[in-house]
Amino acid sequence: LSQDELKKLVGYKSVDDHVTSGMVVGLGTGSTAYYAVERVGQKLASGELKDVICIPTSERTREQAESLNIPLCTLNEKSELDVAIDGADEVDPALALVKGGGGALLREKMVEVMAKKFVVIVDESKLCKGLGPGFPLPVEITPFCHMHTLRTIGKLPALAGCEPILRMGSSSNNKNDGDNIAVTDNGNYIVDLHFKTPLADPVAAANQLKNTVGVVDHGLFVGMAYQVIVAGSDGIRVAGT
Ligand code: DER
Repeated sequence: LSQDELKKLVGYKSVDDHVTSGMVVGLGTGSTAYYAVERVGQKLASGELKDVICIPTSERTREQAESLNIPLCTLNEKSELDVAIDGADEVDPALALVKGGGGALLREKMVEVMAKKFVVIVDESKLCKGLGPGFPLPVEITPFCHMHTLRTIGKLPALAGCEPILRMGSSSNNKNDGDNIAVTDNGNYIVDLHFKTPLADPVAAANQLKNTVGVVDHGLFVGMAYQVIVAGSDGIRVAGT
């Protein structure tokens, strides 16, 4: 199976396993979450699902959901969700995640911390032994004096050895394929932290980032995942509950 077929497998399974009529559902962002959104739209159209209202985690997920006639609201209307489904850039053995590759980490985290069950969907390429080297850690920062904030992040003890790079071009990936600074849905910038060795203490890193004035939030989602559904060449398996 191709990587895209694996993404579709876990995207559909996450909805089939966890979304039932009447639920409030958080819709993630990225190429894997894309399939979960597609499946919700399919099952609403077929009548298999009824009375589901969804909260998108980015403008592009909102647009995709609207194109599928999925009823939407925001956290302002509903602050408690039954389930949220989203992808991840890295998953470690303790189910700690790096997210934000798609530039949506702030709205993703705001929505996903409010879900009774945060279900993560990945293909096996996202699994790692330690967070960091496999995927640069995204950090959302305010535009004001952003180079000051970037330098400050680079000096945090728990992030020793990281190389902070300001994300350029599209905010929805870290390819840095443009001359302008990438801007998130929230009007902020993103710094991607490149590591050569795994993060020794993701919790300390998360706390030090969150306590840095100028940092809005970061892509470490620690202790949030209820379950991780992994699609690999040997089929689908579930980690966690
Ligand atoms: O930006 C994000 O947090 C996305 O969920 C990302 O982590 C996963 O995107 P992918 O499913 O396209 O790899």
